[in-house]
Amino acid sequence: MEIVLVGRSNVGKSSVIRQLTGKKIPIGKRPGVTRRITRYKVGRMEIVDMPGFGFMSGVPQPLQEKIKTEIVHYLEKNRDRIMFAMEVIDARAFSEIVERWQRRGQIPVDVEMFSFLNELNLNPLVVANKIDLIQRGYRDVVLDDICDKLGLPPPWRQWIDTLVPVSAKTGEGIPELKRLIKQRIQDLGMGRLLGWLK
Ligand SMILES: Nc1nc2c(ncn2[C@@H]2O[C@H](COP(=O)(O)OP(=O)(O)O)[C@@H](O)[C@H]2O)c(=O)[nH]1
Ligand SMILES: [Mg+2]
Repeated sequence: MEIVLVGRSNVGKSSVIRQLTGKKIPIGKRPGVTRRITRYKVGRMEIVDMPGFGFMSGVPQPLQEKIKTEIVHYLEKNRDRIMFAMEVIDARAFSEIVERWQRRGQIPVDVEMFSFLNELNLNPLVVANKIDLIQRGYRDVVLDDICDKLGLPPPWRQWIDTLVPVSAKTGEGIPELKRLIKQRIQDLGMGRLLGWLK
């Protein structure tokens, strides 16, 4: 059984996995082109890191489409063993990126992916990472806006089982993220797989 992580390049997927597992996972810029699906064994289950989707400088559009298709195929093909999905976003950059796509009349890939994860009943948990980069007094506004763009009516506090603000840099919000992961796995009756999550 596995948890799948999706998200754009550089949003902090590897950093989040490092926080959750304590494993020394390579972090930082790597060319999206060579990225493959990476599996991390944790106890008797696995965390699966998908290639980053969406625009990356230097990566041609057809390849970006190919990555998205590869992720979608993976999720469909392996649906039975995926317990749930986590979509990691960069909390600070998210709204601007989504608006840029909307202005071009396109469906933002992050929003599209969130809908797709819901269609597959993958009960997606949105990890709003890099929250340390947003001033405290401004976080509620940003999180409300993220919810709105994902089609979840604000205020974001209504969605605390779906959206969790974290910083994989400072560790803020990580205990709450762990709690939500435990809850999802327990709700599936698979609590026995949770030994690794301290
Ligand atoms: N300020 C801040 N930087 C972060 C955070 N999480 C990751 N980063 C940085 O963002 C960059 C990309 O992180 P990485 O985990 O490799 O992203 P990935 O491409 O999604 O796997 C690295 O320079 C990280 O140090 C965070 O919560 N806050
Ligand atoms: Mg990574």
